[in-house]
Amino acid sequence: MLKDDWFLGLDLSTQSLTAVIISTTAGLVRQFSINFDNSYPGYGTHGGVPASHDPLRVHVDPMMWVDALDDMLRLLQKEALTGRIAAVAVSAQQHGTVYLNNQTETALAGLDPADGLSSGIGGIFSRRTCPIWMDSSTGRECREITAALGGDAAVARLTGSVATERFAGPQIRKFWKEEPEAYARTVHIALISSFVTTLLAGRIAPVDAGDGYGTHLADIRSGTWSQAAMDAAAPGLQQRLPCLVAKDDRVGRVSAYMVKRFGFNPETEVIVGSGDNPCSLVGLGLIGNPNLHAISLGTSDTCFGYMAEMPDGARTEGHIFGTADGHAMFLVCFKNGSPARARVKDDYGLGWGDFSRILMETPPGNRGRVMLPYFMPEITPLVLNPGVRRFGGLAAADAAGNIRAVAEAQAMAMYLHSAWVGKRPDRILVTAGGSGNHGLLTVMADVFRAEVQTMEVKESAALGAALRAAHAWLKGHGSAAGWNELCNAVVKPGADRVVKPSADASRRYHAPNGLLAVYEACERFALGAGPDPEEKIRAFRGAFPAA
Ligand code: XUL
Repeated sequence: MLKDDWFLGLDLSTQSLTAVIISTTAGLVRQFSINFDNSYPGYGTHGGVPASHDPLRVHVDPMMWVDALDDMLRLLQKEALTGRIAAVAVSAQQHGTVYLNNQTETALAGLDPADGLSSGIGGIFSRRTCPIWMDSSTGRECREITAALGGDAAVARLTGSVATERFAGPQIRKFWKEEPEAYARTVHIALISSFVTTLLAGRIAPVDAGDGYGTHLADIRSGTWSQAAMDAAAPGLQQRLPCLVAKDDRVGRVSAYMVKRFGFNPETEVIVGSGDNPCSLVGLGLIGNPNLHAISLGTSDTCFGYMAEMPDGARTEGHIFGTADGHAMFLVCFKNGSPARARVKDDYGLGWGDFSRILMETPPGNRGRVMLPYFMPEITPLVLNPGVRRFGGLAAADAAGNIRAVAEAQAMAMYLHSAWVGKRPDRILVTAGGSGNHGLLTVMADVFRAEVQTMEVKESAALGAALRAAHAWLKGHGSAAGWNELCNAVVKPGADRVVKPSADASRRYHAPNGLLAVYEACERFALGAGPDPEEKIRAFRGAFPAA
């Protein structure tokens, strides 16, 4: 039987900082969000990132995140919530790295509760900006790491993914090569999740396998940093990285500064942080359940699920990360997620309601017209020269055609690029901002031929962080609860009905001459790996003259 303790999950995503407070008996207590663009115009961000003349380079000033943490904790204090929190855990956008100098621990210990967090820690960074997950500028470093570790298959087997531009290892290597003096001044390299956890605990915090496996620096089978992988990235890495912990654990209590400035109880515990996708896995109740998959429609679109066993075999796509219970999850990530949807919607001066309505009114299959929505460089498939491509006579001026095309393209890309995972589930949980859009859910259901279900709390990463805080705290206080028991008490389906696939619409995608075959041909053509898709488009129109 669970007692009424309160737990805080903080999710620092690309565009906002979200706080979710849960009670193990009553479920969701409160939630708050701070949007970076609106709240911190001085950082000049759009969608959480500053404009850059180089589309491959995406760096963020970490002081914006520090300001947001200070403001969020003050808000929670004003609402008289901080004093009730038994434990807190952080979720954060994955892969980004924060570079800290030898002043860090002294600065954290010397923070004055009369002042904001940012006033005391401005001097702790050995690099002013942090490369985040949207950065694709490390192609050369990926090739160097791949060569040093013996090829794509060897890198994927050791670290869980083929060398990937946004991961910490290639990013650190580029920093070491380009700014060796600043690298020499760096005594600690945090992931964003361990950086925020460090601020809460007032000391250097570890990182978990959920985030730690997204670095190319860990051996996913032993659960430890890999010497070979670290050597392939940069010298002297071992002493600069956080401790890597296999699963949920406690870091310690919140710092004295947190108690005095924000009114936390001195007993409040800080739990090791993790990436937003591993936290979402928890926040959707999928820990231990390989039979349901999840789709997150956020800044990035991701498709992920729990794996009962660590997969073997050579792969060139997708990633393996650790989970809060010490097992594994798969993930496929797309960079042109909500920014691409928003761009198409805005280009035609429409709202999200129009976007959904158009998807409900237009024919599945879009009469054989396809868009490749590479507004930005894409992660899956790897596209470093962005640019939108249209096929089958899709006119740029056709609002409805383009809205259907962007939604279908994203759903089909997810379907095709997650094929390596194997068995498809018959139900998918959809989370994050886009999960409120009924038209999008309908397209997902039809393309995946699966029922689609939304959740009560769309901020599943922050909810998952709160659940991880609860799980680790209860275990440490002699009242361990299973993941199932905890999730049953807190994770609830959304009020909307489950969206079922339509047999007719699904056929238009899955038939031998269906739109999936067209889309695949368009993608191969755009990547220089296949012929003009015109013939496939004609075959689709022949098979579905009315579509
Ligand atoms: C996952 C990834 C993104 C970020 C966004 O590999 O890069 O989903 O975690 O927050």
